Amino acid sequence: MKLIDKARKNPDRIALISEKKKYTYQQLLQLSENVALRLLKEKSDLRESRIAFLTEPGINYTATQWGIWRAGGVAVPLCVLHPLPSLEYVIENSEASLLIVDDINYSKLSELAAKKKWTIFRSDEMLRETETKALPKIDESRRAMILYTSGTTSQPKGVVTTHGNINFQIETLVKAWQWQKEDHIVNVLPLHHVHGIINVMSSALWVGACCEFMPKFDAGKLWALFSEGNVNLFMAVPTIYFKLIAFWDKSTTEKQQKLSESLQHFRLMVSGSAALPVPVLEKWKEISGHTLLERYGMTEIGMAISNPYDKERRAGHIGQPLPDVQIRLYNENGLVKEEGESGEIQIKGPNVFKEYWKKPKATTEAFTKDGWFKSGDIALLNNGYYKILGRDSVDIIKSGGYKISALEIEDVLRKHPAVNDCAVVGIVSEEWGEVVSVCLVLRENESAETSEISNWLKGQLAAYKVPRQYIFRKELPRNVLGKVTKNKLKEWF
Ligand code: MLC
Ligand code: AMP
Repeated sequence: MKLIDKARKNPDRIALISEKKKYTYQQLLQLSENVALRLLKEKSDLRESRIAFLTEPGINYTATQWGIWRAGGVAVPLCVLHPLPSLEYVIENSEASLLIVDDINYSKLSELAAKKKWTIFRSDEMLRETETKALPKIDESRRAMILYTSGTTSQPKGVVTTHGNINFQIETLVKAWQWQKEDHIVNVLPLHHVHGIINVMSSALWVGACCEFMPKFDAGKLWALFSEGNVNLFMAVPTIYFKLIAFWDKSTTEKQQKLSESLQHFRLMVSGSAALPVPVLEKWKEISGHTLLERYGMTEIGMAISNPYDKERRAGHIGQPLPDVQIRLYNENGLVKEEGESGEIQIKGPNVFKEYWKKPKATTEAFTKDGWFKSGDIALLNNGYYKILGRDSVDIIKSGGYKISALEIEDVLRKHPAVNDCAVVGIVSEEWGEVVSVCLVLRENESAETSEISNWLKGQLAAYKVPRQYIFRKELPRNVLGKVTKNKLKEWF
């Protein structure tokens, strides 16, 4: 495994800082070997068994992920923000043979695990030393990870990537953004999505750099960490830059100056996972002196398009294809040949995922006949830079950088006893990208408070999927065929 081979070259460098404790590459190698050996027991290879794990971002997360890989398993990271039904769905859908859970999250899962007869281990125990033996050799073509992503179906799909996909996804970013051993990045992102896993944590570990964890984003705490002067690299979703700006705006003039000074030595600051509003880019430049590098990616492909590291970073644009990633635009007239004409972004390259887990039909439908992955994002080329115009589906919402399916929320809402019908849309917001918003049609003689509905939903969906805006109507807007017209509904908000 390339990540392991590379780590062996930097035994004494600091790999991770977790809860202010430093771990060298040697320690990370040892701890992940312990996990691998405990997973294997008498077996010689896990042979792509899925191992689901629920741990806060930190040493236990990374040692567990590497341990699963080193034992030949497929890593299925669970989301620490998900309520029980969402966790249950991922564990069952991935057919995980075993669960590894840290102390903070153990009580959340243990009862259900006992009921379902799932094998569950405490992650601290998995990290403990045990009898040693040879670990299997892992070929690049083997499955490595399943990440769940929302789409145009009600239930999230498992995106399977191989070791080869992951290696390529990391390597292309290392090249494009000139990652160096001396880099020190802070990760504030959740570790069940590519942004945190690939762009931040794995890229740092690939080059012998340091990844410091801040498990829960907090603007004040993050500014304080920047002020300590060690971090020189930062990557986040636009909402996080918006919140850092809001904190700066509220500070005294003297403090503002200090905060701005703390960013002067940064090498690079990147934004992605959602469109970066131009006013946010401009305000951040004023505060920090840095032009944010905006890039474009997706769970299925890692990163694909990026503004250049050392040439013009153009506001409102996502840049050019990353090294060895092929991009084309395609529309109803065929291949787009002219600048200025819009089409769907389609992608080919070793970065592109292997399959949707146990969904051969969905996998086939996600590709063109000649093997290009269909992103669903509409873009055009403008003076050599790609620019995103929108998506081909109103049912996909991006809020705080999370991809959310309107259909999933609607399906859950229709189970509420007072709800007769509903339609969910994303309403544009500079802070969140889009805000999840719902129009509810209640059953006759029923009433419901938005707070009650929202609390009820929080028991079944992650909080970031719960609508923030509600309107109540007697009917949903529909076209002559009876289909809900979501663009009309957006006007109602
Ligand atoms: C939270 N709140 C929201 C909200 N999420 N309001 C509207 N819309 C949302 N989406 C509200 C809460 O109810 C709460 O309100 C307040 O905001 C603070 O909540 P929180 O949970 O503490 O939020 P916070 O931690 O500040 O979350 C913001 C965030 C988070 C930006 C840190 O959303 C986040 O981590 N996003 C990153 C997601 C990510 O990694 N995506 C990458 C996917 S991969 P109140 O009233 O209760 O105070 C991908 C590919 C690629 O996309 O290209 O990278
Ligand atoms: P996800 O499936 O969570 O990985 O989200 C991927 C989606 O995020 C893409 O299909 C895009 O719609 C969106 N996205 C990622 N980066 C950008 C960006 N820089 N600008 C606009 N949209 C983006």
